Amino acid sequence: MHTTVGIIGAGPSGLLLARLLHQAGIDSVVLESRDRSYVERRQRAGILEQATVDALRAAGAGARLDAEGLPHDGIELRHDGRATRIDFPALTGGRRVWVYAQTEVVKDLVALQLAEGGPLHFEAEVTAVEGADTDRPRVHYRHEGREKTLTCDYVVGCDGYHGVTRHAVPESERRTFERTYPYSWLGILAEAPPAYDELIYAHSERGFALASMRSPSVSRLYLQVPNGTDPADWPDERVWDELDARLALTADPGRRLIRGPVTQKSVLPMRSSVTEPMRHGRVFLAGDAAHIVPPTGAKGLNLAAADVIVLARAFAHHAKTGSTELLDGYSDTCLRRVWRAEHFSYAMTTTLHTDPAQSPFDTRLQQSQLDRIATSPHAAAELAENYTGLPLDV
Ligand code: RFL
Ligand code: PHB
Repeated sequence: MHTTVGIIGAGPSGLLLARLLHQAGIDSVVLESRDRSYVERRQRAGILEQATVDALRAAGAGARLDAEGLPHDGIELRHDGRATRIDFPALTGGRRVWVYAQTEVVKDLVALQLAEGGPLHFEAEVTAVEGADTDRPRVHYRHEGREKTLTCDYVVGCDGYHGVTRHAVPESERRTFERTYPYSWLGILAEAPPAYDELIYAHSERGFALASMRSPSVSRLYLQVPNGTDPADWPDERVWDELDARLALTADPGRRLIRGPVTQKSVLPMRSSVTEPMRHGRVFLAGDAAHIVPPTGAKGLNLAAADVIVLARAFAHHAKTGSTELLDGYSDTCLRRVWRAEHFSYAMTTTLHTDPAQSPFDTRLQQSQLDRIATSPHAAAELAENYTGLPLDV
């Protein structure tokens, strides 16, 4: 079998890329190791930047997002008994974000691909990508009990942090920059209305807490916990009590943590990582396959979308003009945005979490930075611009 663009992975980056290529008249095949229902149920991101929303709409995947997505014009930061609203439109010249779960983005894109797009094979596990330096790279995979090979003009690894495509780039050509953090997140999904209309990010001496949502009746909540935490050590009541203590909402009108049945509970490690370059020969990397951010800045899914928007434009330009200029610039173009998001995610994470080894001096620095954001429109605007997302060509 042969295709123009072989896409590995049917997460948001692989699915959006396949859709954008389809719209540009470029054929592709998507290979995904998991089954459809697993991919559609994986609980992950919840926040979409305006540019991601615009891209999904232009891709024809905006109908349910427009009906069910929740536009958000700000977030609340809480520290030292004080609440600060970051007003996105006022600070950024009109930008906002949307609450629309990654599970829903994936469902919408899978449905479109199956109805109108090229082949999308589930339970097709790629074992190796070869020939990045040749003009016919090959993808080896297992599907329906058989070993198969897909030859391609180009291969795009959208296969996430644990994917295999990265290994098609020789080690001598590849550099990974990485940082792990001395804490994880315990995340729950609960059948309970959100604590407040907007997301609440709370710094407290007990550790970080985040109150997010999935819909007007479903809450998504996170607690900073030590690395290696077993979710079994956190019965529901303990989670709610700790959220109450860290969010400290009781004195604020309009904000109330409402308890409800917990339908999902898991622990996620925090990591920052960038692999450079994001291209070798005819093999490209996009999304989590190339970079990971800790979730505190809500950037991962948006970075994945930005990569494939840039890449789809470059493929379309190549198909139309024969020029490889945009394909050649792909890695540099994306890495500028990626490093900005890495910095922002790192700064949000280290300002809001309590490092177990942190000194009282470090705590004072965090409080000073949060005070600065609370009192300086410049500092607040810096946060708002990064949170709502930079223009695509930055
Ligand atoms: P994905 O979603 O990991 O998809 C990769 C796909 O590749 C498949 N795969 C393979 N297929 C075939 N053969 C192989 N050998 C394969 N190996 C892997 C996998 O099964 C999978 O389907 O990567 P993608 O598409 O780049 O998308 C990235 C996003 O999923 C990720 O960045 C975000 O979820 C990060 N993230 C958030 N991002 C945001 O923008 N806003 C948020 O609010 C936000 N919150 C989060 C998050 C990530 C979280 N976790 C679990 C890490 C909250 C959490 C808790
Ligand atoms: C989420 O709703 O899952 C979410 C929201 C904001 C973040 C991270 C995760 O920063």
